[in-house]
Amino acid sequence: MKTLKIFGIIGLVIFTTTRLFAQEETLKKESFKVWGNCEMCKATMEKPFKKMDGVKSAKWNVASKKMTVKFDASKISLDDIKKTIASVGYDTEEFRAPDEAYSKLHGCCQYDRPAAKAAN
Ligand SMILES: [Cu+2]
Repeated sequence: MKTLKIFGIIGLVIFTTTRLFAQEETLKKESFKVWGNCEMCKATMEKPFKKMDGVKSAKWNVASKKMTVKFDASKISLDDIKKTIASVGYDTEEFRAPDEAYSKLHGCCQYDRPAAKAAN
């Protein structure tokens, strides 16, 4: 009877901890390179995420050119985040901004683009 009680407690502990982990797992933090030049680029590429459901924060570092995002993976994917950045004119390794979006950027923001992939 006593061992049954102990097993019951162990079971409860395992149950609650796995539930806690499951909740944390959907919140992800990722860093990746985004091509850009300056503070104005930073404002432009961070803007779409200010009020986006599922994205907790998006910060681009001008010096390292790294974007760090915290997001809920159950609501938005990393690819969708990168596509959003491309849609406002900024290239990532995976998604190239449309030329039209790039040409709309302010003159000083027209960064040197990475070479286009042969396939596209
Ligand atoms: Cu700029």
